Amino acid sequence: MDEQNDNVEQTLVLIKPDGLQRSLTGNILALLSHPDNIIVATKLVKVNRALAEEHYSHLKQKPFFEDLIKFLLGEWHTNRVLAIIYEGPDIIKRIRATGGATNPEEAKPDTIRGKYGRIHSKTGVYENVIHCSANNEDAEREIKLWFEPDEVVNIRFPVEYIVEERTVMKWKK
Ligand code: IDP
Ligand code: MG
Repeated sequence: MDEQNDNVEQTLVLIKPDGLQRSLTGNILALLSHPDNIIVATKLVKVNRALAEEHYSHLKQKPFFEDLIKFLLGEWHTNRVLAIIYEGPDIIKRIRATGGATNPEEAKPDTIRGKYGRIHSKTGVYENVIHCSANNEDAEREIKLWFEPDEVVNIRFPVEYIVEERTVMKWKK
């Protein structure tokens, strides 16, 4: 890089149920791999309806909304999503570019969606193997939806400390 780029951001990537079921995880991670793309959080999530609906709340009015939720819930694949936060200069825009266009038929062949995406024949839902945040506002909202601050190695948003009593699951001694 000629000049130092100070616009360091974080973005949320989800490897969707189709990507996991079709064993595309390694291929997708390889395409996202770059010294400027730093993984700062990751976890495998068993998605529930509330999380799926919140994630796609901006699409509630779309005719494909219910099928999209079923897709994320693993109706046709597996009930798992791999959630990752990447950090780096201009990472939101750069990972969107690597991900490719929303419609896999329109995505360029060297993008993740262009390589691996397809269209679900029964519903027309775009099975485009990854989600990636579209802009700063979405990235912040989505990172806070999928991760708690203590799951992130490098915390970039303000946090607060709350004392609460709750039952947690532990390994039995
Ligand atoms: P994005 O994932 O590229 O940001 P959004 O418009 O946020 O695109 O849509 C979220 C997801 O909904 C897409 O990734 C895709 O799986 C699905 N989707 C979006 N538009 C359509 C459509 O017109 N038909 C079917 N599925 C769609
Ligand atoms: Mg989007």
